Formats: sequence, C-alpha cells, structure tokens
Amino acid sequence: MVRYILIVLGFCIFPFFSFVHGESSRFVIEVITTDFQFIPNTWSIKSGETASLRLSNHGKQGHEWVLLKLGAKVTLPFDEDDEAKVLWEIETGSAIEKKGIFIAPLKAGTYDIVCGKPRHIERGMKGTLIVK
Ligand SMILES: [Cu+2]
Repeated sequence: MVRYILIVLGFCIFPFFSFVHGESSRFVIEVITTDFQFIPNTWSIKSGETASLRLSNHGKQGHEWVLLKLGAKVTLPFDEDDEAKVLWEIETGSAIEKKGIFIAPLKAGTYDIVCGKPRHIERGMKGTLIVK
C-alpha cells in the first residue's frame, strides 16, 4: 500500500517538478549570430543529449545554424545540392531570439555547422559541433 501511494505521488509530483524546472534544467546551447560570425563557433554536447538551443541574432541580417551530417562538407556556394547534407537546422528569420529543442546525434564526432544564407559561409559563418 505504501509503495502504491509513493508511486501515485510520484506521478503527481513529477509533472509539477518538470514544469517548475522545465527548460532551466536542460542543457543549453547558446548561439549568437552577427553579420557574419557565430559566437562562439565551437560547441560540445554528449551524444543523444537533448538540449535547448537559443539563437540570439545580433546582426541586421537573418541567419541560420545548420548542422551537417557527420563528414559532410558543403560545396560553395551553399545551395539546394547541399540540402541533403543537412541533419538539423534553425533560423533566426526576423526574430531577435529563437529557441529550439535540439537532440544531439548518436554518433560521436566533429560535425560542421554553417549558416545556409547565400554567401554567409564565404564571409566566415562556420563552426564546429563536437559530439562526445
Ligand atoms: Cu548567416
């Protein structure tokens, strides 16, 4: 009976607990975009980890944070040929801040990050995601 009460209590408390803690307890990947840089330009995460990705745009132009498949390299200029190489992406649009839920790849390795907007890679919008 006591065990039953504890289990029921657990189910009642858990949603409340996760609501209160919500995003704050989740690993956060911070990305600042400027015209034309990622700050920082290297991030690391554990394989399979769920993170909140917060993209803050300090530039005047819209930007993207595009994760390429492991070992994939873009052929400049970045265009439709490269879309098949994309694993996950988020873009600022006209927003100053954008958030997304990001689940790290299961395979460890060093992944390329690029901005997919025309001529932004050429101007320096490249980065690296290290999956451990
Ligand atoms: Cu960009």
